[in-house]
Amino acid sequence: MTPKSLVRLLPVGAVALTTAAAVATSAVAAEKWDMPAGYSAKNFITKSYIAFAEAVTGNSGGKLTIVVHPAGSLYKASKILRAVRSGQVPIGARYMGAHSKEDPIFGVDTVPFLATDAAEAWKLYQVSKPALEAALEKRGMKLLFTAVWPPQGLFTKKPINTIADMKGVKFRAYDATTAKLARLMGAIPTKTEATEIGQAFSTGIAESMIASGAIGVFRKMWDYTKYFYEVNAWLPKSAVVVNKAAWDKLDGKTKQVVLAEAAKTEKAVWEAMKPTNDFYKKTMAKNGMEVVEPSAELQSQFKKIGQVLGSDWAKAAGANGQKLIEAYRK
Ligand code: PCA
Repeated sequence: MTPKSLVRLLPVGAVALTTAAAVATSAVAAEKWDMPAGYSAKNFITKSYIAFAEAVTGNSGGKLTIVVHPAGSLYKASKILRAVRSGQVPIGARYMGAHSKEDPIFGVDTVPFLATDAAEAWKLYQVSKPALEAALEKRGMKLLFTAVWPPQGLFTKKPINTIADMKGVKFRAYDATTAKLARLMGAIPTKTEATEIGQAFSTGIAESMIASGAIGVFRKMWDYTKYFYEVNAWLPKSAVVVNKAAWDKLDGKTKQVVLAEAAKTEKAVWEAMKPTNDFYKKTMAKNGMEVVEPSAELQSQFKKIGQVLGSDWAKAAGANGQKLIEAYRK
């Protein structure tokens, strides 16, 4: 108990701070979460993580500080999910399609031509979210929010009029789907994280790739390629996930702050995708690239390859995957 003489000196409400309960709360306080992320700090998706981290830090009353480590600086992109899962880090952000071998649900958004604009991608996300959350939960993780990448297009040095023009072309792939797509085109895939694109293209390991305008701008693809064909093949997601044990350590109020900021950030980054991508496309054009639609023939050949990749996915995902696609198509 605070002596009566002292109570008068304390601001209203401060008395509670001297109780045993308050002492217990302060003992749980002040967590610092390092948050690895794979992509450069400059693109709009990584910026959304930073905004999220700052908002949580500012609004949690000192209980939780989140610090983003972009561009694979704390963990290489490919190691981030495992680091969160094992509790090496409490939180992390990762491009999910790269993990579709572990569980096909992680790559549902990389099925070509299933969802080709923001509205469709959002619908696919909503339909697949319970399964995505369950797959993460099974691995001791919790989904906080996702960010959507702009539609995927084809970067090349020379003009591509039909798929035959891709024969023997070296191709940077970023997951199993893009590697297989390359093989189906007759191209030669090499898997490389986005942070190593410059090296891959300048050493000649890669001379083409499928990716978004976001990657195009921040990797300065005009230094290596001339064309960006707007295939609009799919809009993959990155996800911010938290280790369950780290999550369970937070008090209820802090959890609420994190969830509220996660929801706000998700909405903002999904809404930002289209205008930001328009800006990225303009930037590529300004730097001398030709940002163009693929020929009708090329596009229909891409769609055929897409069907092969789609049926691969459906086979891997089994009955639950089929149901999910049906629900999405309704
Ligand atoms: N770029 C990522 C995945 C999605 C995207 O647009 C990449 O190229 O690694």
